[in-house]
Parts: sequence; structure tokens; C-alpha cells
Amino acid sequence: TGAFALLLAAVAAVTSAVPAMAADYKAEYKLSTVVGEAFPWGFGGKRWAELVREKTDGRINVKMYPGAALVGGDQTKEFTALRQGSIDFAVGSTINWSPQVKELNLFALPFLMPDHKAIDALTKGEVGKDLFKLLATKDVVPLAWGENGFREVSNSKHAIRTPADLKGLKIRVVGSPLFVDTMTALGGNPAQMSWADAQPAMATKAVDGQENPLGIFAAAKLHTVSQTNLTLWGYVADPLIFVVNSKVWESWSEADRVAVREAAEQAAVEEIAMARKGLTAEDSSLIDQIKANGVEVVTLTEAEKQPFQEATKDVYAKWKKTVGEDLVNKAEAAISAR
Ligand code: X2X
Repeated sequence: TGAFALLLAAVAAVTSAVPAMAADYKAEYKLSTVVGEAFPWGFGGKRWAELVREKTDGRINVKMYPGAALVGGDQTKEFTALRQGSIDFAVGSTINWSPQVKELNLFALPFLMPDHKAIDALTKGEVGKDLFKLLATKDVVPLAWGENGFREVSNSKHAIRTPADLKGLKIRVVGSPLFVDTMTALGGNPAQMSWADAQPAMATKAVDGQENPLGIFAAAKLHTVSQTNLTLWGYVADPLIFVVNSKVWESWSEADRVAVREAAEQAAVEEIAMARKGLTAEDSSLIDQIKANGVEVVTLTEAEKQPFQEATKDVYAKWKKTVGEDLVNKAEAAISAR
């Protein structure tokens, strides 16, 4: 009958008005992180997944895979896997993606960023926008900046106050060859390995030390793998980046893209707050907790940082060229003006 035809037409109209069909959506989207939810970083990933589910009414179901499990623990392969689509979502460190995106070495230029304000001056300013534009040409959609944090050096042997104290110490480093250059210039003996390999290496004393943000140090309980000397030198910090594979992104409705972006922004704000908590004079709770575990903590004064900075001048100059002089100049200016 005419009424039935009309009904069919109405159903067809409604169905075609739904911009992306449920069938285009995967049953599960895989989110990669290096560390789990006990860490600010893993909390950020889990929170993003949770907010995405909420804001999309369950249309986008994200599961977090910590431990860089989607790349067999080799975190420096994460960006390639993202581009190729075996990872859908990631909250990744600039260090781990820097082997593929050389500009991300910016944040690892020794002593570029003196404080949290300096990190913000980059990520919240023109430099952050430039880097997101660049990433957008590499098969990912960058959505928000998070933070791993200032990387402080620890070891099992003795306190580090001067570059001479690093002499002879075997220090695990990650990611970019820039870290090998920097640690060598600082007097240490760098050993490059994944985070998965780093913990057993410390436990068996195959290495003497490592460098990581205090949020990682505390949650990974590095005092239990002989890391009893910690020096706060703030030589570099690694931001995190919340991204989605661009093909995955394009498969979603506009409304769901907005939801995923907003979820990333909110999760990132919460994650950064957590990553910075307990590290200041007003609230030193995280440092206090680490000290309570028997770790000797040395906080370098500005004057004490000087010889370390001096020692890395040539490394900085060499890597400034690799990162791109214009980008580094822009970053230096943004930090001066903060
Ligand atoms: O491997 C590390 O040191 C870590 C966990 O901080 C990163 O993934 C950059």
C-alpha cells in the first residue's frame, strides 16, 4: 500500500541520515601506552578511554594496552605501528616517537626547559601547533598534549652532584640517539634499552642507573631495584601526545570526532595535573614519599646545574640542527618570554 511505501521511504531516510553506520566502527579500538594505570601516563590513557566511551554512548570502545604490548614492548616502534594501523589510539612520549619524527627531539635538548612554565610555553604555544601540524601529515590526528615529566637521574652507587660523579656509571637511556650523546657528554656510560628491559637490568645490576620522571620512579618502585640515589637536575622533560590513527578518525561521524577530541583534552588536563603533583616546594608529597622509601635525594641548585649544562653545549648545538634551527629558535624565544 501507499502507507507501507511511505514507511519504507521514511526508514530509508532516517538510516541514510545516520552519518557513520555502526558497521564502520570496530568492536574494539586499541590504545597504546608504555606504562599502566598506576602511573599518571597510564591513568591518562585509561581516563581517555573511559571518557570516549561515555561521550560516544559506547559507540567507540577503547581498550588500553600498557607496556607497549602492541609492539612487543619496543616503545620506539609505537609510532610506526600507529601509522600502519595496528594501533588505533596512543598516548605516547615524544622520546619514543622521535626516532621517526626528528622534530620531537626538541624536548630532549639538554636544559632547554627550566620549569613547567617552559614546557607549557612550548606545548600551549606556536611550537605545539607547529608540531601538531607536522604530525597531522604523518597519518595521525594529534588531539592533546599530556606530560611524562622532568627526567631525574638515579643510580645504585652514590650521590650525583657533579659531572665527575657520573663517570663510570652505566645509565640506561631510551629512544633517540640524542640521549646517548647527552649522557656521554655528561660523563656517564649510556646503555640504550626499552623500559621493559630496563627494570630487570636494574634488578640484576646490569646497569647502575636510569633517568625518568618521579611519577615513574615512584610507581615503578625503583628503590626496590637498588635505585637509592636520586638527583633532581631537570635536564629534559618529555611531553605525551594523545593521537588517533587518521583512517580510524575518518571512519567516525563528526559528532564522535568531537567527542573523542574533547575526551582527549579533558583526560590530558587531568593527566598533567597528576604528573606535576607532589614535586614543588608547596607540595613535595611525591618527593617525600620517595625519601621515605630510603632514597637519598639531591636537589641541584641553579649553580650546581651549570657544569652539567656546560658539558652538553656541543650536543645541544649539534641536535639543534637535526631538530631544525627555526623550530628551536622559536622554542627558545617562547621560553624566554614565558
Ligand atoms: O622508557 C622510559 O624511560 C619511559 C617510560 O619514560 C618512556 O617511555 C619514555
